[in-house]
Amino acid sequence: MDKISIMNQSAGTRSSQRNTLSQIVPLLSMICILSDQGVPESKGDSHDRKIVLKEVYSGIELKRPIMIAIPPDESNRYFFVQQTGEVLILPNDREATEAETFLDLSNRNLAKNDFEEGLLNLSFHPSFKQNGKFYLYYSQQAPKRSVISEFRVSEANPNQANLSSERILMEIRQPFWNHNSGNMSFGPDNYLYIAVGDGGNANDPHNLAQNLFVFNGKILRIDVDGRSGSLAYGIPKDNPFYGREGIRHEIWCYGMRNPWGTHFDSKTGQLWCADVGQNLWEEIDIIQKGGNYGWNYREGNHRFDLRKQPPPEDSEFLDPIHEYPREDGKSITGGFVYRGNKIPWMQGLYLYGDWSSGTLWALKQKDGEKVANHIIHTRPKDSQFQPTAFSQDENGELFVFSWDGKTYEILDDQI
Ligand SMILES: [Ca+2]
Repeated sequence: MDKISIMNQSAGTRSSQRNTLSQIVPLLSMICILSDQGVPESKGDSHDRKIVLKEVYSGIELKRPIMIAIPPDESNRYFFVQQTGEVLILPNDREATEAETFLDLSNRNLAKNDFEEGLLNLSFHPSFKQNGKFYLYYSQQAPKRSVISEFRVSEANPNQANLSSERILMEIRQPFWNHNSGNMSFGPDNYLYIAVGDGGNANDPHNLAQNLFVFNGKILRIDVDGRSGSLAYGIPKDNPFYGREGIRHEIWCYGMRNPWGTHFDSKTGQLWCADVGQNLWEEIDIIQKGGNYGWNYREGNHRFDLRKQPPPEDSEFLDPIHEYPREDGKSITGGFVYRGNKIPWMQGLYLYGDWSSGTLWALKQKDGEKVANHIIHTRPKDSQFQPTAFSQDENGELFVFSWDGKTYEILDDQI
C-alpha cells in the first residue's frame, strides 16, 4: 500500500477541523512512547522530550502548501509553494494576513491527478541576490512528464516572476501520475540535486529505479551554470558515473522509489532522503555518492518479493539508516536535521513524520548509524494533522505543513 490507496481511504476526511494548541498540548503531555525498543539509549539524552505544533499564518488561506523557500537575499520574504501551481510571498511575520502572488502556473495543465502531480519545488540559485534566478520542478500532461526549469525574477518588480524567462533544463518521462518526487536542493557544492521517483504505478513495473539509462528512481546532480555538449546544464566531472558508457552521467545515486523529503544537513552537508515504501517498510537513507539504495530489489532492509528476478551477483545495496513498519505509518515525510536554537535537545537530531499516522519522530545518528529514535508528537484523536512536508526558516527553525492546508511551527513543549 502506498500513497495511492491511502488517498482513497482518507478522501472523505480532509475537511478542516481546526486543532488549537490548547487541544494538542495536554494530549502530548500524557504521551510518552519510545519506539525502537532494541536501540540502546545513551545516557543524558532527550528520549522523552516532545514538541508542540503551533499553527501560523492562519490568517491566509493556503492550498496544498508544500514548502517555504527563502531567498538568500535578507529580504525577509517567505515564498510559499502551493502544489496547485501558485507561489505566494508572505512576510516572515507569522501573523500576516496578506499574501502577494509571485507566480501562477495553475493554467498549465499541471495535474491529471493532483495527489502527487503539480508544482513540487522552488529552489533559489545560490547567487539569487545577484542574478535573480530560481528553479521550479513541475509536472505536465500529454505526454506525462516532470519539467525542471530556470526562471528569473522580473526586473521591474522583485515580487514578480518573469515567466517568459523560462529556460527548460530537463524533462523527465513519467509513465504514471504518482511518484513524481521533485525534491530539489542546492548542495554545499552549489550543484542542484534533483530527486526523481520511479515513474509510478506499483512495484516499479518497468524496473526503472535500477536502470542507469533513465532518470526515474534516482537523485541527479547537475550544474545549472554550466553546459555539457548540447545539454542545457553542465554535468560535474566528479559525478560518480561521469564518462561511463551506457550510464546517464547526471546520476548521483539510484534505487529510489519515491523520495519525499530530501535535505542537506546545514552543518555537516550530509544529504538525507526519506523514501516512501510500498507494501511493508518506510525508510530513511543517508545518501552516498554512487550508492544503490535497493528499490525494486529491496524495500527497506528486506528483499522485495514481487521483483522476481534476482539482482546481479555484483550488486551492492545500501540499507537505510532507519525503517519502520505499517504499524507506525504508511507514507514517510522526510524532514531536516535540526540546527535551530529554540529546541536545544533536538540539536543534530533528524526530524521526520508519517503522512498517514500523523506521528513525528526524532532520529539520532552517529557515524551514519542510528543510535536512537523516538516519538516527539502523536496525533490527537480529534486531529486531522497529516504532515505533507517540512521546511526550515533562516535560523534553522522548522515548519511542518498538513494536508488540510495548515502550517505549523515546531516548538519545544516546555517553553
Ligand atoms: Ca531502499
